[in-house]
This record gives sequence, structure tokens and C-alpha cells, in this order.
Amino acid sequence: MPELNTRWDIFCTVVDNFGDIGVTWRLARQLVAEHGAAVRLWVDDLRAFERLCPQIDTHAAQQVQQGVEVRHWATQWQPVEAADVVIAAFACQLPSAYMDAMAERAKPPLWMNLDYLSAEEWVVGCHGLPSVKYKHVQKFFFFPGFRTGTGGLLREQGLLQRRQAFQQDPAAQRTFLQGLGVDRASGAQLISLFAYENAGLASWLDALASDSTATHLLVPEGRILGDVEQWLGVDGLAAGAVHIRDALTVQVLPFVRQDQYDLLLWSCDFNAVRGEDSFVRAQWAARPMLWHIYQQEEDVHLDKLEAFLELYLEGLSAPAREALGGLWRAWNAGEDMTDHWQSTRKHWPQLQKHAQAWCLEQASQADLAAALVRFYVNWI
Ligand code: TRH
Repeated sequence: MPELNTRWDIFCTVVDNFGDIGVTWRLARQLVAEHGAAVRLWVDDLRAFERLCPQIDTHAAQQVQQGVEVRHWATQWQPVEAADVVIAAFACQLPSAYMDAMAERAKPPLWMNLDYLSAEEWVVGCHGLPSVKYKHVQKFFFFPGFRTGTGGLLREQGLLQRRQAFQQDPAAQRTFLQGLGVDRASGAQLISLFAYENAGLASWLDALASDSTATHLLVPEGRILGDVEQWLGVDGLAAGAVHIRDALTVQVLPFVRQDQYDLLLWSCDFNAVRGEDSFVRAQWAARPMLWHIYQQEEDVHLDKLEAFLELYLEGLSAPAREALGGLWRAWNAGEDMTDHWQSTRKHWPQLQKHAQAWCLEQASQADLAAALVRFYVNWI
């Protein structure tokens, strides 16, 4: 892909949690590092950003981080020139003065809405279609996705090679984990847990505690901690806490920088993830995983869950498919996990191979940043 000397504006409103900023920050860095683009990332909530990138100055209206010009998107909009490519992430509404600036350009910008990730089939038909117009400026739908014909997934150059090297290097893993205060108990499987509140957690922890295999569960600080506290019967869990119940060691980790979170996923034998960005990163980790999908009104998220399962479970034996599908559905319904976990464990080697095959299959598609650039090149 040729290097482009283009200016890009990416707009991000933080609706909640970390997915909105997680995705846009990752994309912005990649456009700069791999495509020579000049990127301004407009973010309305710099405090959420700070969790992923602690170097952020939450009071600065403008700053450069890893080559990206980070702009605080303040309520009081200060007029700026519009860029060559404008991305509104997750249907966020651009400032009206900025839309006027787009329309005033001699050549209007390429304006895209970067949508939420979904494995549903209809996404293929909608990806790249024109959406609304503002004056004469046309907006386009850009859909990430798993299927051919979508915009693909965010994946940095060389990511899989870096991941593989790390996973083949026990010393590097040990050093990384020790930096987080984790001393992996010998013979214990490592599991990371990043999830929303979940009524099914207690049954899963029961199953892990009574398992014949020891488990070391790593829980970054976040929304699931309340359920962990309840199960342990303790209050005020914070980073550094370690509690042992039979075969299960529970350890609370600090919320780490975004690039460190990859290393955590790569270090674990099994990753429970959520939302959008951590979900994709767990797929690049190529280890068996469990997804807590972001809940939406009228349960539309359940269609998305089924659409993903339909793709992901393909190629597994019928019993393995049933076991893993059962585990994912129970987790997302907050139901009892005991039997599902036990049946999933029976298919471990198959699930490990499958996670690697899925990762390679997904990596055979163009990554999302490259697909955006290609879309732009075809458009000009
Ligand atoms: O935080 P999420 O639940 O985010 C979102 C938002 O809720 C959003 O509104 C919704 O639409 C979307 O989910 C589907 O989950 P997600 O997407 O996985 O984002 C978490 C980010 O936090 C991801 O970039 C990884 C990062 N992270 C760290 O950097 N360090 C950590 O320690 C952890 C646990 C995560």
C-alpha cells in the first residue's frame, strides 16, 4: 500500500467504558505508523483515554501521542479546517461547524461512519454503501467484520509474528507477568477475566475451585470485581489482592496500558473478554476464549452473538461445538456455567488448535486500516 500524505480526522465520543476510545486510538496509531497519514483524533473524554494511555495529559486541548495529534473535543467547538478523510466513529454526530467546513472544501472530504463490529450476514451488503449527505458531502458506511466483503478487523503489521515470538518465549512471559506481580503457580492454567457484571460468574468460579487442574485467574480492575468480591466473601478488592480457594487462585491486576493488555492475553491459556476491542485482541492471541457481548436494547446483541458463533464454531466437532457454544450462551445469559465449563474442558486440545486456525483465517483478510486506505484510494 503506498504511503499517503493525507490528513485524517477521527471523531470519538466515549459512550461508556473503553471500547470507543480503544478502537479509535488503535486505528489512529496504525494509520500514522503504517500509512504515513497525519491523524487528528478528537475525543470528548480524555479521562477514559488516560486509562489506556497513561501518558495522556487530560487537561491539554491538543497534544501529540505516538505520532497522533490528540485533540480534546470540547463542547465549545473551535473552528478548524476539515481533513481529507473524516471518520465518525460509531455514528457519533460531528459538530455542525465542522460539517460546514467539510462542505466548504474545494474537494469535499471522504466522510465515513465507522460502525460497530458484527458477524451478521447483512453487514456484507451494507459495507461501503453511501449513507446520508450533508449539503453535497456524501457519507459512507464502513463496517468492520469477519466475513469477506466487510472492512475486516484492526490488526497491526507484524502482530501475529510478535505474538508468536512472545508465546514461544517463557522467559519473556515470566518477566511480563512478574512486572504485574504475578508469579504463576506451577502447573496452573492462566485465565484472564475481563467482563461486565455477570450472575454466572459464581458458578464458573465454583467449577474452577473444585477442578483437578489448578487455575490462576487474573482479573484486571473493572466492572466484574463486585461479583468476584461476592464469591470470595470479601470487600474492597483492589489491584494486588490475591485469594486462594482450593484449586483456584484469584488475583486482581491493575488496568494495564493497551499494548500491555495484548501481552496479558498472549500469556493466558484462556481469555474471557468483552465489548469489541478486547474481543478482537483475544482472537489475535489465538487461545481459546469466552466473549461477554455488550448488552443492547431489545436483546439485539443476542443476534450478533449467534452470528459470531455460527462462524466461529464452524470446523469444530459436534460435541466441541455444543460445549463451547453452550458455555458462551450461558455466560451471556448469566446462567450456571458448571456443566458447560466441564464439557468445554474435555475438548481443550481441539479448542486450542481451532483458536489458532481461526486467527490465521481472519488474518488472511486485509486489516481494517489498510481497507480504509484502499477505500480512500478507490474513491479519489
Ligand atoms: O470497555 P468495553 O466494554 O467497551 C465497549 C463500550 O462499552 C462501547 O460503548 C460498546 O459499544 C463496545 O464495548 C461494544 O470493551 P472493549 O471494546 O473490549 O474495550 C476495552 C478496551 O480496554 C480495549 O481497547 C482493551 C483495553 N484494556 C486495556 O487497555 N487494559 C486493560 O487492563 C483492559 C482489561 C482492557
